[in-house]
Amino acid sequence: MARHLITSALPYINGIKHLGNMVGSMLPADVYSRYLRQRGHDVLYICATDEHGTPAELAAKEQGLAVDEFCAQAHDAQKAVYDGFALAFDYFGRSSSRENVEITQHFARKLNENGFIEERAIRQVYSPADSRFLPDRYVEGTCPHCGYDKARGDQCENCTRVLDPTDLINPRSAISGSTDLEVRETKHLFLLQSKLQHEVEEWVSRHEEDWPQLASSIARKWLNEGLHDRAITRDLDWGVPVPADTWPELAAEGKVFYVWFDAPIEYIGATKEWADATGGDWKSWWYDVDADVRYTEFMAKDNVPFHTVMFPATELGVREPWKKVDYVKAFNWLTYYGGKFSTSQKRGVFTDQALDILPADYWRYFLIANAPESDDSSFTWEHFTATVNKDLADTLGNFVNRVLSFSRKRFGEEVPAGAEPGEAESRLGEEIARLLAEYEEHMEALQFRKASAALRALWSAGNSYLEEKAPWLEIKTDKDAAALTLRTAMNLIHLYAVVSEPFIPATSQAMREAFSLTDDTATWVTQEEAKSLSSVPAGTPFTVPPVLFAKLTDEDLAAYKERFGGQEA
Ligand code: B3M
Ligand code: ZN
Repeated sequence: MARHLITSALPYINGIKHLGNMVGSMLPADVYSRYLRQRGHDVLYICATDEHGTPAELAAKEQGLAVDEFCAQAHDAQKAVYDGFALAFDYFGRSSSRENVEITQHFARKLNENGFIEERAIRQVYSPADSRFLPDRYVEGTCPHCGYDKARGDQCENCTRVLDPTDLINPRSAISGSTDLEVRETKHLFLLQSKLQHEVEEWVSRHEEDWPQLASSIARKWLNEGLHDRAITRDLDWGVPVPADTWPELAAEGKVFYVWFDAPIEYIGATKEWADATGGDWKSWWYDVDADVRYTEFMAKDNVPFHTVMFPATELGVREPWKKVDYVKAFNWLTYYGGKFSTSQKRGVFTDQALDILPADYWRYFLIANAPESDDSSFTWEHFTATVNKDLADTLGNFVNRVLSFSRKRFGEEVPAGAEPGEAESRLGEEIARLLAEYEEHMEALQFRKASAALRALWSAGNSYLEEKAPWLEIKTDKDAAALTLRTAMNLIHLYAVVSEPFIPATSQAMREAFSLTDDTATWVTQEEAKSLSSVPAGTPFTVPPVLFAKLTDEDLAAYKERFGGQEA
């Protein structure tokens, strides 16, 4: 059984992320990791803050902090939010770590030894108004391919094409807006990606059939445009220094690597941080492992080119057996009322605000059930409150409370025995086993919306059973029949606790803890157990947990819309 290495795109350091970032990277990676762990797999889920580059420098400046101090604080602030979302990383590192510096420099030396790095004098945009060279993304202008007028010098986010700042029509400084831009000569290191084009193509063609269409089509598009040699250093203060043993002159000038060069290497760097912190064996996850490790990456679609083409090119050029990605799970955008989430215009919901309003499980369930997998999907407060009320409060929460309260009232604080299971119970067992198999199948295939639908169907099956048996009527004529129904329903609650854990871990724990089982170590439910629904035997003491999910009112809805500005875009 292969071990599973899982990474989600590294959230950039400059601010708290919105729900759109969460649903396209960390959250599904956490759901998948939790599922695999429950199924008994050896899993390592690694993430980190992506800390280098100009945006970090500018954000630090704005707050009047030294950039390292800013990053340390911002890292902790993001980590606190992810803890709040119950993201169970094995390690949440920092791309500015010593470990990443070491591995990034190693990669650069190897690429150089193998003839894939060249020093070139380039002419770079300098802004006298800002008294600095402008990194690519700080030159803005019109995209020569699609005409989008806010294209950045590194990539057009409208047509996703990779750009060079000098490609832009009507360029201006994104820092000051100044159009008084000069071009000055300076030396930089170039990664000769053009020399790796064929190898990358060959590698992609061996994998793209397994990847979701979104990932393979973006990789293809980039490859078809041809891989260009890219400058991988910058004139900045903050970044992984160019190693002086290899490039003394550039090192003396204070050049650092470009943030997109060291960021993916941080997947390895953070694994080493994990190992240094825990005594784990980082190399056994990354080096010369091949089929022993299955590596899955999670990211939004704008990050796909870097992960399917550029980072693999780097890894191939190093000429050492570093693990390359097996499966790229890419996501479209989550929109806010059909428009963009926007920090500057205060549109949308940030992850820290979300947790202020409601516990993580509400968000985790809603976001995954509506993950933008095959297309963009839209967040609206109407949809959110309706989903919470219907699926979480009514279908799951109400079922749990109704069953446990009623049983306690009529039979006391232990699971009642009652009659032997009959035809209705065996039908239910078959149905549950079938839905569980469906749920597993979708999880294995990383089809999160379909997996949520199967989970919801499992919850619904309990409701249908309860309506059919109507223990509140049975009790009037046949106490044993009512007790059987309640005991069966309580077994469903325990099954829900186990299988819902990847989506709603805190609620799952509350459901599990309702029962004082002597041995409750089961991490999953087998088909046989699903059919027999008997893992919680008669006589098991139980308690009634507080309401699992609050029903959201029209007033709540109005207040959310008022606070966050929810109108059609
Ligand atoms: N930090 C995502 C971004 O800022 C970027 C991902 C890096 S993954 C190695 O858009
Ligand atoms: Zn464009």
